Amino acid sequence: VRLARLYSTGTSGVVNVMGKDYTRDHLTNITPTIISKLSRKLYNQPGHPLSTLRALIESHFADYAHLSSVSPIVSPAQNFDGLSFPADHPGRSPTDSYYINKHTMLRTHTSAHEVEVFARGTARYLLTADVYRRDEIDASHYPVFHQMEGARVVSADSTGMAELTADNARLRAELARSPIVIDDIPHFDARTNPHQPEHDPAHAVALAENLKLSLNGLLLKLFGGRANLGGDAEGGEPLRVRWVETTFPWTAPSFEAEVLFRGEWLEILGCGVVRQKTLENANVPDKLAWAFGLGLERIAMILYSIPDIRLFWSDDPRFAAQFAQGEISAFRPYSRYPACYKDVSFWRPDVAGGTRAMHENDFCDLVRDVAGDLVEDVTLTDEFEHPTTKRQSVCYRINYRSMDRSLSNDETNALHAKVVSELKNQFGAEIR
Ligand code: FA5
Ligand code: MG
Repeated sequence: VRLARLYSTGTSGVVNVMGKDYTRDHLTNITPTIISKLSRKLYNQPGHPLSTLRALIESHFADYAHLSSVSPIVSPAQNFDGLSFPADHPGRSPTDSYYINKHTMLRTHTSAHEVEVFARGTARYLLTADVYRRDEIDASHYPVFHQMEGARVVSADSTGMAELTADNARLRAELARSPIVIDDIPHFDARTNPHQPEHDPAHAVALAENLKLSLNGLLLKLFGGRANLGGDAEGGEPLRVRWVETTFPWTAPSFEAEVLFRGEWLEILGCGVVRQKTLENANVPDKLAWAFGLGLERIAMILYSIPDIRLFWSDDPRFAAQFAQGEISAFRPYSRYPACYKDVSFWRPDVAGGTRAMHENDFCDLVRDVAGDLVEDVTLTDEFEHPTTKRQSVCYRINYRSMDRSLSNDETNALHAKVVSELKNQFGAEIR
């Protein structure tokens, strides 16, 4: 009943988020589960792995301003427009992002605050925050995760160049003395990863090099000498970092850093040289800057051997008791409880006032609202289109499993029945 009321009003009424009422409209898709996460601030809980990791990164960038506790509620202008996202960028879609209404959303990345922090004249900062994305359900995806943004601003003249050049020489010497193995790529590539037309190529190189060297230093601090990286128990394998080209609407050139972990390349962060347009939006057109955004859970799962992203949100004392602030230790799993698979097949309904077909993320949010962290996995097991009516049928398999205890048959049956009834109530879905 509670869920039905929250959803069924659809495009009318208000939704209360962090103590404030917002008028609903056709974009409103924030859910009770998400609203309940908004004030958790895991990165502030003493002893929590995310808090220790944040402090470790802050200690590496000691002379940077350390910002946090910035509200997750932003405007699409902050999250997208100020960063030159094109009007048709998929990230803007309500299937991918949580909207409170068309004027207000939950940030999807910490870059949403770049323009305002640059505008304050802050030359170096780290900003730690919770970010929100509508996504699939599995061991490495959760609709809330944490990012740390870092940025450095210098003046666009010989003083700024001298600062970068000196710093690059220092960082190069430091890294040369370490065992880290770095697969680097060019600081820019005219064809595939160009520097900005406004930039002198020498500036572009100095900035991109400073960015990558600063991050190589951080990755060495985080992962250097950790035994679990190469699958070599003695820690004899050197840390391997790989740089790859990518694109972001507000940086050029742009890069991602990957770390080799148990034989696989894992993406840890995205970064780039900030576009002059972004610095103009912040009223600091005579500056140059680089910025990065890293995922705290990705790094913490490696450092602490945490196998499932839900564990970060666990209230189970067996989780918290394992960790002390400032110490990195391997997570000791408590026993696994049995999985329980249940299927649901239905004709895919139209949603949002008939404006679009139900998206998988709509279904996942509904399942999260009913089952919370008792859902481990949702997979699409079958899909077909009726040859004459053109209606689409989908079948999802839900794996119900608790991190902390065995679920009874009655309990999973009741959860699943609730998912099915909410599918009918909220979306008018016809069950097959
Ligand atoms: C961004 O969010 C950009 N804002 C990063 C950036 C900042 C680029 C500044 C340029 C300048 P991306 O979506 O790739 O990029 O996410 C950055 C990092 O967040 C990823 O490398 C990953 O470590 C983490 N991340 C992304 N999606 C998830 C997820 N679903 N779960 C856990 N971590 C994630
Ligand atoms: Mg990425």
